[in-house]
Amino acid sequence: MDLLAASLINGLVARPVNLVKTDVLDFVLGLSVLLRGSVTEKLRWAFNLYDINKDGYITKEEMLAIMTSIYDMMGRYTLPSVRDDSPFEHVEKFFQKMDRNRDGVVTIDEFIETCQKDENIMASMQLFENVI
Ligand SMILES: [Ca+2]
Ligand SMILES: [Ca+2]
Repeated sequence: MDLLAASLINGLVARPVNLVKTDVLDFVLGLSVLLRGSVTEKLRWAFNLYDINKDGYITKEEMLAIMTSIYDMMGRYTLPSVRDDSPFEHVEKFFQKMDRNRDGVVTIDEFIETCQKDENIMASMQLFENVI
C-alpha cells in the first residue's frame, strides 16, 4: 500500500480533528465517492483531503501536515513504504512527481494528470476499491 492509499484510508477513518474540520456530511459524501465514484472523482476527493484550506492548491505545508498525521496514525511498522523516509522526504518526493510546472504548489489538474499516468497510484486505487 502506498501513501496515497494510506492517506485515503486516513481521511476516511480518522481525520485529525485539529487538522481537518470533520463534517458528517463530508464524510458520508466522501464514502459514497470512494464506493461508487469514477477514478477522477476519487482523485478529486483525495485532492480535497490534501488541500486543507480548500484554496485549490496543495502546498508543502499542507502535505507535510497530512504526512505527519499519517505517520503518527499508521506508525512506522504497519506501513513498509514509510519505514525508511521521514514525512518531509515523502513531501519532497510527492512534489517532485506532482508539481509539474515547479511553481511550488500542486493544482487539481496536476494532481489528476500525474495520478492517472502513474501505474502504481492507479493500482493502489484499485486495491483500495477491493479493500472496501
Ligand atoms: Ca491549500
Ligand atoms: Ca504546480
